[in-house]
Amino acid sequence: MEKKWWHSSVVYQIYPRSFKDSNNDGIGDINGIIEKLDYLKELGIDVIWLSPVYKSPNDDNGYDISDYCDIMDEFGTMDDMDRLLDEGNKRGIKIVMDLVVNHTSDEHKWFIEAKKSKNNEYRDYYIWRDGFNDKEPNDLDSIFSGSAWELDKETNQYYLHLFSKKQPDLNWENPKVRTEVYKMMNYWIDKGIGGFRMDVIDLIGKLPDNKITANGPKLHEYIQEMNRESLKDKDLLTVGETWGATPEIGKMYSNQARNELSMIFQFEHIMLDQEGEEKWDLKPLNLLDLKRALSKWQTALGDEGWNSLFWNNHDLPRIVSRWGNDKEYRVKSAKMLATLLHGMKGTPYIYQGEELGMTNVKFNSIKDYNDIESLNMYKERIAKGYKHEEIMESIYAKGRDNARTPIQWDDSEYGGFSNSKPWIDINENYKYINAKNCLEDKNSIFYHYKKLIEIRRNNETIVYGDYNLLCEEDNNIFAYTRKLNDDTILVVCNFYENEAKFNYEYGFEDLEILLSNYSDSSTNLRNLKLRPYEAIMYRVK
Ligand code: TEU
Ligand code: CA
Repeated sequence: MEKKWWHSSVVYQIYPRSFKDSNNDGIGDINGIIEKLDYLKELGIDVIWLSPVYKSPNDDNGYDISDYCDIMDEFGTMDDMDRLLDEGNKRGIKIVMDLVVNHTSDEHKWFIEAKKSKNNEYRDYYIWRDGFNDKEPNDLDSIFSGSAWELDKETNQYYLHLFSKKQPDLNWENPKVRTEVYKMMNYWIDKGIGGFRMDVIDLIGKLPDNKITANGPKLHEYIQEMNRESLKDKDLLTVGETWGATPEIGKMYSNQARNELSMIFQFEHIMLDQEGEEKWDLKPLNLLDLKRALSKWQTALGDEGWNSLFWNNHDLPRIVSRWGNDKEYRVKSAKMLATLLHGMKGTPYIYQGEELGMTNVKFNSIKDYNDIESLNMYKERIAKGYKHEEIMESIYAKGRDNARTPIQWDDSEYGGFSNSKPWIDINENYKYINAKNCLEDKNSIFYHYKKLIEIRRNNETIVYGDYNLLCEEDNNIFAYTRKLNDDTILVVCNFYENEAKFNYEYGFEDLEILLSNYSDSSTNLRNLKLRPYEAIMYRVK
């Protein structure tokens, strides 16, 4: 495996709407990001994954794009974007753009044309079907509830939308569509971006007639073509969002010899606390399942692929609320989860606010929620007879707005995010959970992340070392080693708030603590008792 710059990088995801508002209209923007680049430099990250900033009617907060080569007015201008790239470069921070090409907005000029008539030259940019007995062509569901087919009354055909009906799916079988996408990618590559995060990329090879959506037969052919036409020799970080990937599929994407992508986001661990197909049907996490899922990916890719490491993104609940303890052990458990993940092999991703230990939010009324996925699900489940309270429990646990409340910069009104009321309410715990407090406290979660990033930067073992899970069947402790040549790093984490014994006796005699979330952790593994959420990273000497 050839070494790459992104093997040793740490990525920070920015959801621009909620990051920092520079002009006090209540909406985060590009100039707000520029203001905070020094903060990110202090944290030590090398790459920003920027959620979409393109022109969009915001049905799905920018994931419905109406012009790929222009910037959303609320976020700023192309000049601001160029400045962000520049200012990032000056600080050694690359910008990875979100590439959303499974679908466009229905307000994209291609779709406006395509709708006009069955023989419009853009008709085949999208996926159209006749109805079946005056109904939808088949029973494919949209990921955002309801049918995936919407009738266009003018032309009396249905178009496919795997997400909202304002997000019609592009027809990747049409070579013109593919050429347009590669051209657009090259426009951004020429601007000097660091790469792409590819939204639901596993859906582009679909066969909607056979109801195959993810991992369709032509998927990898298209990605290889994309690589030839745009990515090749550009030394970019490319990461595909692939909900249905197995390690075998992961290797197809990320094996360097196949010329596809740098890595993928796999979601196996993310789906462990749900019952069945729907994330809304909650079940508690079993630690053994988590160990199995993460460890499988750690070892299975070997030299034929590369992992990404993440707990959070703009679609997921806050990890400290989800699998940590956001009450009495918020700081300890956030650091434990960070240590557990950042000790692993792969490229780590930090989602904005994670480094502050930001938590999930509970708004009083469904009206306070903004996310189309939650709102559609609410309507659908009410219609099916679910109780309001029960639905709200699901939204509290898994709703995407948990991750989308404004970043809590300080304890002033609106948390220093803006001087006016933000587009979505701020979490009221901003009074004590905020960046200002974190930066003033050497023991904060922020500095713990900073230290983890430094450790990665200074230790090839963290980047390339082999992973080996210890105490597989232990119900409380998640422990593993990383080994490169004769260097060994040992990570031991108590996943819960009860004390737990580390039952491991293989003579790790001489230990040095690289990092711990307690100031007085032991270097003696014999009868080591871990306190609530204690997490220690050792170097074995
Ligand atoms: O997400 C893909 C996706 O499938 C999610 O909607 C996911 O199922 C759900 O949110 C789980 O919590 C990507 C983007 O990350 C998301 O923000 C977009 O809404 C979606 O694609 C459509 O572009
Ligand atoms: Ca603004």
